[in-house]
Amino acid sequence: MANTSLVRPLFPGPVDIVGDVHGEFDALRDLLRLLGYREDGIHPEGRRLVFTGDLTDRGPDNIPVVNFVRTLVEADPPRAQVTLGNHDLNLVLGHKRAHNDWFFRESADQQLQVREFLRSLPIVLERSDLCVVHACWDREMIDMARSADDVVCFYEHHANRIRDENDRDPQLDDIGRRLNLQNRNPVKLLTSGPERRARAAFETGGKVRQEERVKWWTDYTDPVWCVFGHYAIPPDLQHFFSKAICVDFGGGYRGLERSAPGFTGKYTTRLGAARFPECTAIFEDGSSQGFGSAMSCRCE
Ligand SMILES: [Mn+2]
Repeated sequence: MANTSLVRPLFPGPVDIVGDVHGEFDALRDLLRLLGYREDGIHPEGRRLVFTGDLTDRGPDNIPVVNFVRTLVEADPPRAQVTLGNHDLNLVLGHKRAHNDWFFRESADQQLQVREFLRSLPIVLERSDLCVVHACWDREMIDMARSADDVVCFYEHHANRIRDENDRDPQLDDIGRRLNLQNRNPVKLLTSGPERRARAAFETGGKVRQEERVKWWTDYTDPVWCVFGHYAIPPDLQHFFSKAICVDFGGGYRGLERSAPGFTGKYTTRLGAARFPECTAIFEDGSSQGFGSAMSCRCE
């Protein structure tokens, strides 16, 4: 019987964990070629692909990326695994957001196909030496997700519970209510990370925000490798010394680079993958960087 839990076993053996693709199919193909994968997603040395989620939005090729990854995931035996990202979750829940209007212009049948696939994805993949999640590692929330198998029901259950709790607390302001909905719902926390009250309101993406993201990985001390995406951190700003590695190197923002005046065709953002057990990050332009103790790497 297929394992349908939201927390599933990660592939054993050597894996290449690819960060948020965001519809950038050309960059993905360049990266997979560099990693030695054939067009059908098979690696001659038996390596396998894992994606941290956020397959779509921002880039030009959303449906081609989803269809390609879906073919690999549904192959027998599977050639890829994917953890659900917050952009993927928005499509599953039918939430309209900046950058996902493309989805709502697709035919009803195409929308259903994409939704069905994304709804079938786990939130966490784990094995003894290595774990993958889109945005945040949190043991308590992950344990809550183990017994759930439908992300929509699980999300709604907790969203309703938190709304009830919020309503019973007359002291709570709007920021506190929103923070509870973000931080106490396992689906929200694991797919888009913890937030806290900002010292002062600030503007990002054209919106005024009063909650800011918490850089949880700077306090990560677990001995198990945790690979995540979501945060669009360029390689030179990464904490490559920690056991928490962000493989979203900002490649989802190359649409912005393309449309900037004076764009030369050379991107500064990167699509990348973390190779295990090698502990090397490979980027779609052919560059690479060792991480962790790539000086004395101890991944199994
Ligand atoms: Mn994300």
